[in-house]
Amino acid sequence: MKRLNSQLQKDGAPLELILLIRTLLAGCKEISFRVSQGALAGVLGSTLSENVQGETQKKLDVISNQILKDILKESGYVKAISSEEEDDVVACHPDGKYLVSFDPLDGSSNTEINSLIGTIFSISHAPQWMEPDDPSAFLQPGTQMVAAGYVLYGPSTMLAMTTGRGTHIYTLDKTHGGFLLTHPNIEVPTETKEFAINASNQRHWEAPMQNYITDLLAGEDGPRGKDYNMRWVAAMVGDIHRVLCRGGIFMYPFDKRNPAKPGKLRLLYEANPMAFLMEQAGGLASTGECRIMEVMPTEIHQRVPVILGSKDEVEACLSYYD
Ligand code: AFP
Repeated sequence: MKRLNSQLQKDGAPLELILLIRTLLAGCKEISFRVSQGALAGVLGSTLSENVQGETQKKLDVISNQILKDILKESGYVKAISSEEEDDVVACHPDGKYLVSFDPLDGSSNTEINSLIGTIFSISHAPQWMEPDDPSAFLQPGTQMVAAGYVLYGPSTMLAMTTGRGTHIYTLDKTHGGFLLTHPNIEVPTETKEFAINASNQRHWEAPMQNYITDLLAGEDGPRGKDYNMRWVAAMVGDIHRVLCRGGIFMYPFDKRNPAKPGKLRLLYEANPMAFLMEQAGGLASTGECRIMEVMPTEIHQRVPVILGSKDEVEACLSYYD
């Protein structure tokens, strides 16, 4: 089975990017180990602190953030980091060529129930002019990413990644510690009968999403003419992994509750990397108004509505917005 290194070389990734990805993944392997130790290592449960988004941090949020921050800062490849768990941009090496954004532990509320969690990341070039502590360099559209992916800490530890030449999925071989290519060139089926949305928020959605979901629920007798099934992992990594593997549509739509939070998911740490993976696998990723990867961020912790997955189903959903 092909190793990560060979696939990255085949996809034309420059050496320094390969070394950065390997460094980042060394951190993820450490997280994978800590997660697997669970209660035995005392890593479950909450801290007394909140992150910049006002969310109570889990111990594993803090541990994972620290692991990735330390390893990336030491590497010399990175000029600055932005993390869901950091208030501000973290300055790294002045000569670092790359910027890294990450959600160190997505779905951390699942830690207590031993369910799916993961790390989501994206990498882009650091402009030469930027000072390492300048947040403005992170305010580029997702089209500027050079790599993105996630590591899913599930029954197997799996990596989904793209450098812009297709989306590949690797499985961590814990006997020798390497990621091996198990699912090359993922192609998301264009059609699906499966959707993922937190339906408890229905009363807060706008009319197009209300109408779309009503039509899905109407099943075979409704306008869509087929019975749908619903899934919700409450960790975007888990839901997106399922969609990459067997198709589907995942939505965290515009929410009328708070104009400052038009969606729950963060553009830099969740929406953009997943959009890149999805598009490279033949799927679509939209806010309902435009392609996610074309959104120009106005601040690093910005949230956006997210609709992504199987091409035909996303297009059907977007037709309700026209
Ligand atoms: P946490 O990492 O704070 O648990 O949030 C995970 C997440 O941002 C995303 O991964 C999920 O899709 C979404 O929240 C689940 O949210 P709800 O189930 O609470 O609506």
